[in-house]
Amino acid sequence: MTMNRAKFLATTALAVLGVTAGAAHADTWRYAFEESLNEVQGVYAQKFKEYIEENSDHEIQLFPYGTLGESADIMEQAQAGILQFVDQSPGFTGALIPEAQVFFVPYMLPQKSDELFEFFRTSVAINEMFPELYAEQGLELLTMFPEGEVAMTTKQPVTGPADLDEVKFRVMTNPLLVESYKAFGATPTPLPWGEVYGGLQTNIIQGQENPVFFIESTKMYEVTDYITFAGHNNFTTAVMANQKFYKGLGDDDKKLVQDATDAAFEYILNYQSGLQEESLKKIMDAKPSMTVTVLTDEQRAPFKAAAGEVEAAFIEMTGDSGKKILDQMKADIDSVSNGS
Ligand code: 6CS
Repeated sequence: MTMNRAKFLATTALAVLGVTAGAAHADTWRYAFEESLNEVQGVYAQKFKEYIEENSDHEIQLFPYGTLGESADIMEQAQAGILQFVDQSPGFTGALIPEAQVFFVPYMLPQKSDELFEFFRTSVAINEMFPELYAEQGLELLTMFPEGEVAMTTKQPVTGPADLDEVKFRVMTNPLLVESYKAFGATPTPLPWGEVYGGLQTNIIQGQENPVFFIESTKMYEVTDYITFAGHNNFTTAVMANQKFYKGLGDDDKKLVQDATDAAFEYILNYQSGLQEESLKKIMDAKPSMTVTVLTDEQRAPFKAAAGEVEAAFIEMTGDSGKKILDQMKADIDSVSNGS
C-alpha cells in the first residue's frame, strides 16, 4: 500500500467517525445550578448554553435545581467530574472555601447597581484571588455575579433587631450567615433550600432572606406576611468548571468557555434591570395583604452596627487569608465607589 492510499484510508476512517484533522470534538457538557430554568441562575445558564452551541459543535445539558439534588450535591458532582459546570452560591460554599463567606459581611457591597456591577467586573479579589482558592478544591472559578438585593420575609413586622428576637430565621448553610443573623438579634437556622417553604408553613422557622425575584418565583410570600428591606446585602453566586476538565480543554475551547461566561455575565446584569420592581408587583397582585417595608436610615442603624461584629467573626474563621480577601474587596469597592 502506498503512503497516499494509507493516508486516504485513515482520513476516510476519521471522517466516518466524525473527526477531521484539526477539528474539535463535539462534546456534551453537563451544567447544574441551584435555581429553576426561568430564575436568574437558569437564565444565565441558558445564555451560556446558547453561546456555546451557537459557536461550536458542543452541546450543554442543563440540570436545574432539584434534578440532581441540593446545592451541596451538585458541588460534589462537579468536584468529582460528573458535571463539567456548576453554579453554587457562596452561601453554600462556606464549608469548602471559608473565605467565600466574605460576601456575608453586611453592608459591604455597593448598593447602587452600576457600582455593584462594576465591582463584579473589576474586582481583584473576585477575578484574581478567589480563582486560586477555588482551584485548591479542584474548581475553575469562571465568574461571580449578583442576583439582587436580599430582603427578609417574616411572619411578623421587622423594624429593628428587637423584632427578630426569638425568630428562627432560615439562612443558607454558612457559618458566617449564622453569625450575621445572631448579630441581627435572630435565632439563625441553617437549612438547604428544599426545606424552607415547608419549614415556614409548619412554623419550624419564621423568617428567611432572598432576592425578591426568588421570593416571588418560589412563592415565599404565601408562607410569610412581611417583606423588609434593610439594605444589608445583595445575593452573590458563582459559576465554576471542574478544573481537570477545564485544564484538559484545547485553547479554542477554553476561549469558547471564557467568551460564553462573559456574554452570559453581561446578559444577566441587564436582565436584572427592573426585575425587583416587576417581582414585587407580582407578589402584591397575588397577595395584596403582604406588607412591604423599606427601613429608614435610622431603622437600619442597629443592623449596620452589627456589621463590625460579623467582620470580626469572619477574620476569626479565616485568619490571614480571609483578611487579605476582605481588605482587597474593600479596596475594590472603594475604587468603584470613588469612580477611579
Ligand atoms: O436561599 C437559597 O438557598 C437559594 N436562593 C437563591 C436566590 N438561589 C439559590 C439558593 O439555593
